[in-house]
Amino acid sequence: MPEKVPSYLLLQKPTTKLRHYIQAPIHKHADVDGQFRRKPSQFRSFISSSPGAEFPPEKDRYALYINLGCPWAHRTNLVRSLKGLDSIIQLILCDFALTRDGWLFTGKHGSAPKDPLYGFTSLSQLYRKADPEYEGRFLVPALWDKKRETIVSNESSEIIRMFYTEFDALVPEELRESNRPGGGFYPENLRPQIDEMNEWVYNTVNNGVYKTGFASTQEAYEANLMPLFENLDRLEKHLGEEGHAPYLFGEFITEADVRLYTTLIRFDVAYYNIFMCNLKMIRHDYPRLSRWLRNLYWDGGKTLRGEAWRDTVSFWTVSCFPFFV
Ligand SMILES: N[C@@H](CCC(=O)N[C@@H](CS)C(=O)NCC(=O)O)C(=O)O
Repeated sequence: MPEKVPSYLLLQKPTTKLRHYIQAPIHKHADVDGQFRRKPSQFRSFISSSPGAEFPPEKDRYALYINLGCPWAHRTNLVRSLKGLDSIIQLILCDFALTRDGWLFTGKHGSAPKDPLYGFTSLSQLYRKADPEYEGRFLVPALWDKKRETIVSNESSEIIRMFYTEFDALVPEELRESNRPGGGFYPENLRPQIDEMNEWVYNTVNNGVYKTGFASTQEAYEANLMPLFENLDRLEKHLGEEGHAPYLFGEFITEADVRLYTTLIRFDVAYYNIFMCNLKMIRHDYPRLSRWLRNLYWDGGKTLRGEAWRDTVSFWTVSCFPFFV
């Protein structure tokens, strides 16, 4: 690793074409010091199978709003499929281009022409229906409750956990957490290790690519670029250690694989160029990470419902997406 970024990586001014997209306030992500600081998601309820829960698991009750470009939304879409929830939780796609009015339903790029539940043209209308006073950003993913007509959660890390466990009474036996080999996506015995990895991978890799790409000063860019690559190196080393192959925690896929996958599948095609995360490429410079990624993309099908690893990826969308956020 170089100690300082080479001069050819000096943060460049956006091209005229790009400037067109990033001038609206919605495209300003960095604070005045040039750093991007992600705000906490604001809808944080939980679907729960406990008796008397406010949001119980029920077929056809919930809808998941996403677009195909977003890695956070991708996590939820991937787990929805891996858990066999496709026929239980409705999936609604927005267009992947972030406009001055936020995410839209346009009928283009796989998006519904209008929101199928209410005929809305933008996701912001759904947020306002849930809470007319809402002042945050209109984020995907958003998990909607059709009965209570509100957003249950717009935090991907929590939505995937609800999907692992809370619908198990509604899915075939072999897809229930207790029957999955290795104890499921978030097995008791690995929780401390998974949580520990989630923490640093989130800060430096999942969110690290955004902090690098949205940085608006050279200083902020370098301050995030270096930790990103140090931690990709750390992941590469991790995969070489005993008990850490073919998946991050051994023989069975866990949440840690899900959370890393949706960032790394975008890395070479999108973040490398558009977010200027370009000290190294996964496919050229990280042989173990590259093998891990290809194994999931191509051969995930050997695991239960594993074709979801490939089917939930739209490379075309992914390669354009960061231009539009
Ligand atoms: N913490 C959220 C982050 C979701 C998020 O940032 N989504 C982005 C797309 S990648 C979004 O909807 N951005 C719209 C905006 O910022 O206006 C999660 O993990 O669910």
